[in-house]
Parts: sequence; structure tokens; C-alpha cells
Amino acid sequence: MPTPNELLEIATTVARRAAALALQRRRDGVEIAASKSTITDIVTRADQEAEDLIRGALEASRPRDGFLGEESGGERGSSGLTWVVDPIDGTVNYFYDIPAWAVSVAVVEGDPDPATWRTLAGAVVNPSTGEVFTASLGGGARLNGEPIRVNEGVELPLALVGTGFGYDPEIRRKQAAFVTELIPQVRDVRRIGAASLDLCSVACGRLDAYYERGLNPWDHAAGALIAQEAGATVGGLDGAPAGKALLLAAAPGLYGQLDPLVQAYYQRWE
Ligand code: LIP
Repeated sequence: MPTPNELLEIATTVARRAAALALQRRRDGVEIAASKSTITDIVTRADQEAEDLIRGALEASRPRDGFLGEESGGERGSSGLTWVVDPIDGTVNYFYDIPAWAVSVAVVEGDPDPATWRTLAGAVVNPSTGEVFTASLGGGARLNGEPIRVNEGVELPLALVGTGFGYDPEIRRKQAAFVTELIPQVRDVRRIGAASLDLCSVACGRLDAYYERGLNPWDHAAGALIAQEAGATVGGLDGAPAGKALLLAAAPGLYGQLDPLVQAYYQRWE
């Protein structure tokens, strides 16, 4: 079994290659290939090309591993490891040429289920800014090779909190209702548009906290490890691991202040 650092090397290499491809396609002009859950939930040809590049590279270097990708679905492996990939996280930003999208590549041990997996390594690459966020389990988190840490000691009224919204109009209405409840209690709210970059922002102190309901495994697999290795607590609904029902990430002190508010709202949601 390779070490987390050896796996991180593979994740970072393939993420960088896919990011370079996606950036070139962005410069060439972006085509929508299809829409998915709703008319606004789009997939571009670059999403598909980037995931094909990553999948092919991993099949060559790690043929016995499993794969779970946003665009091509899942395939079980026999090694006990699964690569969890979002080829372009922040697809709407990518389509609008807003420089806040990233390639997210993680490798997990066990089933590719956020409720049970153990993430061993993750890389998030934002080619628009040249930023490469990385982490290996127990190895810390880095931005372009330099160690990063969460903001410690931030109280709720001074917290800058990130969040996001799903594509379904009814879900968006309910998510917006919680923002209305939360926004008077914190410094401010930011909606960056890519969960992986939200989590990396918590990891390097550009956000004090981030929460979202409805994320897919590939949205947070790498970013959650990066945030955790930078000192964040990352959790879900009712004390469960982070997952589709809820993801909350913050330094431990702020997590303890924010979690009761988020749980009180999102537990009523279920
Ligand atoms: C996005 C997430 C983001 C969420 C968006 C979208 P995608 O992923 O990263 O946090 O708010 O609605 O789901 O669809 O760009 O890969």
C-alpha cells in the first residue's frame, strides 16, 4: 500500500495536468455539453475531457484502484483505494469565466462513501490563480508547498462564513432562508461557488467557516482533508461525518459556536 505522501504525489500530478487542459479549453471557449439535475446544473465538454484525462492517468498508474467521478460515475477496484474526482468544481464559474473553479482529486480508503471512507490524500488546483492546495493524512496542509492553518480564536460575530446553494429552486429557497437567519449573527457571508475552494479557503484563513447542504462526495473529498489537516473540524448533520445532508468546517472554537445554529436549522429540514 503506498504511503499518503506517495498518493498525494499522484493526485497532485494528475490534478495539475487536468487543470492545464481545462484552462486551455476555457481560453478556447466553453461549450455546454448537457444539463443534469436542472437546466442550470450544466456540464461542459471540458468537464468530460478533464475527467477522461484523470481517469486514464490513474488507470495507468493505479490500475487496481477504484474510481468515482462526477461525470463518469463509479467503478469499484480491488486495492481498497478509490479516487474521488471533480474534474471542474465550480462549473458555473468556469462557464462564466469567473476565476474560482478548481480540479479536485482525492484518494480514499474503504468504500467511496463519505460516511465511512478515510481520506488519505487530496489536491485542489485553481489554475486561474496558480494555487495548488494539498494535504496527506497526518502530513499537514499546504498552499503551493507552504504550510497553511485555519484562523483560530474567531468569535461568531466576527466570522466570515462561506456557503453555497444547490441547483433545485425549492432547495435554494430553503438554503437562502437560513442565510437570512445567519447573516445578522456573523461578520458576513461569501458564496464562492466551488466547495473545494471554500474548504481550501477555510484551510488558509480566507474564510473562518464554510457550511453547505447537498454536496456530492467529489465536491468535498479533497477539500475536507485539506481543511482538517490545516486544523479545522469538519462534520455533518447530528454528529455524523460530513456528507450530502450537511458539511460544516471551521476552527474548533468557532465550530462549537456555529454548529448549534446550523444543526437547529438543518435538522428541521430533514
Ligand atoms: C458546485 C459546488 C458548490 C455548490 C454548487 C455546485 P459543481 O459543484 O462546488 O459548492 O454550491 O451549487 O454544486 O456543480 O460546480 O461541480
